[in-house]
Amino acid sequence: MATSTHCPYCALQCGMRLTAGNDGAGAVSVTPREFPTNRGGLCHKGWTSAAVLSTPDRLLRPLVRDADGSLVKTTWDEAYTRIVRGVKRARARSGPDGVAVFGGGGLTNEKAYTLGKFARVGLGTAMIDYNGRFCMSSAAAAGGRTLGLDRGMPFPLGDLDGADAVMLVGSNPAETMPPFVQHLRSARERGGLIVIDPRRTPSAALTDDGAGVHLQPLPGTDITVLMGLLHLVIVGGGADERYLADRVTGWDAVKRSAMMWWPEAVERETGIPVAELRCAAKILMKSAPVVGGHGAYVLTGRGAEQHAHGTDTVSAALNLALALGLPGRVGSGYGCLTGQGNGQGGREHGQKCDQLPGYRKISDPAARAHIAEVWGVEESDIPGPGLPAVQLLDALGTPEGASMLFVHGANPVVSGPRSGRIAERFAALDTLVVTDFVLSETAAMADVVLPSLQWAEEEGTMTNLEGRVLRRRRAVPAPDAADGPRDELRIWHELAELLDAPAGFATDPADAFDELARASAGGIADYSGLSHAALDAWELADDEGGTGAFWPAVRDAMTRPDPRTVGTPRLFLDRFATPDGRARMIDVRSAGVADDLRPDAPLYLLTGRLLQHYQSGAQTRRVAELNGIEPEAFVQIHPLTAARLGIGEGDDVEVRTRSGAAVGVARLSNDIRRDCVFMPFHFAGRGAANLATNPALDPVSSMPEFKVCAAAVARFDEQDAPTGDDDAAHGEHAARAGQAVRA
Ligand SMILES: Nc1nc2c(c(=O)[nH]1)N[C@H]1C(S)=C(S)[C@@H](COP(=O)(O)OP(=O)(O)OC[C@H]3O[C@@H](n4cnc5c(=O)[nH]c(N)nc54)[C@H](O)[C@@H]3O)O[C@H]1N2
Ligand SMILES: Nc1nc2c(c(=O)[nH]1)N[C@H]1C(S)=C(S)[C@@H](COP(=O)(O)OP(=O)(O)OC[C@H]3O[C@@H](n4cnc5c(=O)[nH]c(N)nc54)[C@H](O)[C@@H]3O)O[C@H]1N2
Ligand code: SF4
Ligand SMILES: [Mo]
Repeated sequence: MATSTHCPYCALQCGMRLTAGNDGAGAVSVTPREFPTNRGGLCHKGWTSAAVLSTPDRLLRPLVRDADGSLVKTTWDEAYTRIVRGVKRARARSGPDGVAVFGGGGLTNEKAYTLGKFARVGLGTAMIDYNGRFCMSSAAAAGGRTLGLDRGMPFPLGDLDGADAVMLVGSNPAETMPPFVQHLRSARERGGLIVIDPRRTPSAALTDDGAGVHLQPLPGTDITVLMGLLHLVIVGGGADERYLADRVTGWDAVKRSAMMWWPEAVERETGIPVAELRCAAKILMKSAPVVGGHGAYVLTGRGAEQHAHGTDTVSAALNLALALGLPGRVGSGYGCLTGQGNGQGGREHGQKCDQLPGYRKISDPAARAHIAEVWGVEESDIPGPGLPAVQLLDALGTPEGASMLFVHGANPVVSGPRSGRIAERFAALDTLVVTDFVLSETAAMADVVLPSLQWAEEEGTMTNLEGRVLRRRRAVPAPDAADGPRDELRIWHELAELLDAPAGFATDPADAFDELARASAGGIADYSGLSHAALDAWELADDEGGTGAFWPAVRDAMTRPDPRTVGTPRLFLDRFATPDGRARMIDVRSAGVADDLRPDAPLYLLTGRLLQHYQSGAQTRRVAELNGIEPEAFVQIHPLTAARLGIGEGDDVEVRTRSGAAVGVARLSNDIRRDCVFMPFHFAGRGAANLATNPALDPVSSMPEFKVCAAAVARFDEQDAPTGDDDAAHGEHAARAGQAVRA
């Protein structure tokens, strides 16, 4: 029987059907299905996603580290006993905050919600944050301060289909969300695709042949590029003055700042030729509704956001969009392209250190009282705000930090900034508990590993990049093994009981959703009008394009004019979510890269993604078809730069920064600026790009500066490899991580 569900990976949440083998399990086949985001398309990762369900190294039993340092199979009872003892030790040492929790944007809404609750009232700790801090936090912060709320795309993706122009700022959807490219067709046909990226990516190549323009700036200079575009819009008479007067505050100051950025000055700072900047500004101006265009969209990705000034960069993008009169209008707008499968829902339900469910502030007394009532606890039982991800991880195992950590749905040993330091902090923990379905690099360092179910074995909901809540459905049974994998809702329920938690924890995902819906009621991300049953009832037939429901979906206010648009597909049409209903422009300034070039580090290291791999690669490196195409870490480098450094195609290359060093194979390419090299971050071991990245933080969002830091690049000779402290320390942790699992 075929089950309609969605891809396990990215936020596009492409619709697919899963068909289990005859015995119910066995080989599972994937077929695409019509859904508004993918329209019957899937990328290579989606097509091969079922392979991980039956990966030979699937975790089927809990593991604990034994006296000689190996991970050995055990029972759930023994694993829980170890965990409870660990919690007691950590509490005895430093109180409830001695235990920390790290979550993930791939968890279902039900799990993200329950994990936040488990941390606050199961463990009683303030110390919870999650990998979305590495992903969405700058865009979320900028959206919050200007628009009053953060829903990545405040409009359905299909709205792009009629646009004259789409500007992608630091986003490469041709590799990161391939079916998304369909929605760029109209803009490309009208010559209106603008891509801002220091590399000529497959997305940048979509601007060829008159389809648009690729701006290739120096990394970290997007604020200046965006100010330059705003300058040209003002000078060209493209600002929508009436909209600005009616719907926006702060325009005068922003206008004054932009007036300083003449195109010649922008060229000097960013390297973008004046003619190209003018071309991009012209495209935006003629597409805007104020001149009767069919509309324009400004969309940001991680290339703009993952910087020490990422929040201000998104504000600069918002300022440009507002000046053109785009947000809050049908057919135009600003959006941030959320990344992880539940990157949107994962940031709404209480995994963030400063938030409670419904996108509420944990410091707001009314929010605390409401959540305390839903949870059936005293308000004083809910801790205050904790530390954001980088600070949280950095403090682990120190006298000030937690000595025990639970990880659910993240692999920070590979994906966190300056990952050598993260591995060091994990090694210093008294107890590391990792729940996963494979032995990720993080799980391999754990003292206790709990095996969880996988996407196709569980029920739940995800909220995609459009803010559309959709159903994940069970298509295959959980592995049938004594002491086999368990649903995480059950794990938290059982642990909470063992820890005598003051609140109960639902084990049925539909019940967890109902509780989440109540908890979110009246909050920003209001799901109170939704339930599993309602979402199932609204679902259209497979060939009709699915549905889902856009939040806010407020109980008793649910209208359903069109089955494709349940809830609130478009936000801000009448007012923004600020107290006065106006969008607040923020007067931002250009700022440099935190870790800028120096004589001993004369090139920029950029990081990002490849089509075939997902994130830390924990899943996709286990799919032979994908790993066969991209089997190893590489360093993309311009041929002239390579020649200067004596590097040839295929040589091992070391990229060394203040944080550490990573090694990859040289790939010579004209698609990158001569002053940059690029590494994907999907690989582990010495090829882990994050051994070299900079943990410098954005002051507003605490987003680390993943996208750019200063580096020295040289041919790597195994024999001459330095054995500095970093390398020795990393080698030791890697050895621990590599400990064989014994039966
Ligand atoms: N194949 C694949 N798809 C994925 C994922 C994956 O891991 N693999 N992950 C998902 C997730 S969680 C996310 S967040 C999204 C991310 O999706 P994207 O944001 O599209 O992906 P990235 O490759 O991280 O970054 C995009 C681009 O930013 C550019 N860039 C680097 N520095 C700068 C800069 O200073 N300015 C500008 N303008 N650009 C810069 C890089 O060259 C890169 O091409 O993808 C999602 N989809
Ligand atoms: N240098 C550099 N570093 C980056 C980025 C970059 O662009 N450059 N991008 C950053 C971004 S945007 C992101 S989102 C992060 C992501 O980085 P990670 O947090 O490492 O993401 P994943 O590799 O998806 O890790 C998810 C882990 O959880 C497991 N898992 C999946 N689903 C579940 C579940 O339901 N329950 C449990 N318990 N486990 C599950 C998977 O097997 C995997 O081991 O990386 C960040 N790191
Ligand atoms: S684009 Fe994203 S959701 Fe769609 S198939 Fe690929 S990984 Fe899955
Ligand atoms: Mo992400």
